[in-house]
Amino acid sequence: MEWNMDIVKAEFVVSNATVEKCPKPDRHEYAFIGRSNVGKSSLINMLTNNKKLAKTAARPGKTQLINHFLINDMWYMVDLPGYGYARTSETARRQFEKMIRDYILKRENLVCLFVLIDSRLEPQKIDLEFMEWLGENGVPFVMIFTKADKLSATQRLKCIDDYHKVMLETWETTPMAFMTSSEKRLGREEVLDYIDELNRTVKL
Ligand SMILES: Nc1nc2c(ncn2[C@@H]2O[C@H](COP(=O)(O)OP(=O)(O)OP(=O)(O)O)[C@@H](O)[C@H]2O)c(=O)[nH]1
Ligand SMILES: [Mg+2]
Repeated sequence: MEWNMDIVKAEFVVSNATVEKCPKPDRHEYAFIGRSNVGKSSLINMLTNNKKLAKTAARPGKTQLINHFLINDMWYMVDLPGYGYARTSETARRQFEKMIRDYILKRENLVCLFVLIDSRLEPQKIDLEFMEWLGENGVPFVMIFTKADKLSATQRLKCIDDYHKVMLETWETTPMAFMTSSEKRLGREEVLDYIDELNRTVKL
C-alpha cells in the first residue's frame, strides 16, 4: 500500500505489558495517551472506522496494556492505558505509570505522541505536568481535545485559548492542537492528514 491514503485496513497485532516486548520498531508509530476515560480507545476506533478495534468502556481503567494496531499494512497506532486513575491501588498505578514512561522514553520508532485532553474541563494540573515532562524529555507531541460534541463553537475556541494561555507561562511556543469528537466524527481528516504528513517526511 501507499502513504497518503485513507485508512482501508486496521488490524490488532499484539498487547504487551513492557516496551521491550513490543513489535520490532521498524515502522512509523503514533501513540494515544491521556487521562483514564478521556476517549483514547474511542478515538482510535473513530479514526479507523472500526467500533470494535480498541476496547472502550464507560468506566475508567479499561485499557491496561500497550496495544499495537497495524494500519494499511504500513504503520502502527498504539492504544495506551490512561494515567491518573485514582480508584486503583497505589502499586497498580505506579506500574501503569512505569509502563507508560518506559514506552514513551524507549520506543525509538515513536514519531509523535497524541496527548488527549478532555475539552470540557479547565486546564488540569495532571495534563500540564505530563506535557511538561514530555517537553523536558524532548518527546514530540501534539494535543488532541476530545468530546467536543459536548461544547458549543465558542466553548471550543475558549478551551484551546485557555490551554495556550497557561502553557505560554512556561513554554515559548505551544504544541499543535486538534479538536475532535469520536461521537460526531469531528477532526478525523485533520488528524489523519497530520499523520500522513509525518509518515512521508519523517525518516526512521
Ligand atoms: N460524548 C462523547 N463521549 C465520548 C467520546 N469519546 C469517548 N467517549 C466516552 O468516554 C468514555 C471513555 O471512552 P474510552 O475510549 O474507553 O476512553 P479511554 O481513554 O480509552 O479510557 P481508558 O482505557 O480507561 O484509559 C466512554 O463512555 C465513551 O463512550 C466523544 O467524542 N464524545
Ligand atoms: Mg482505553
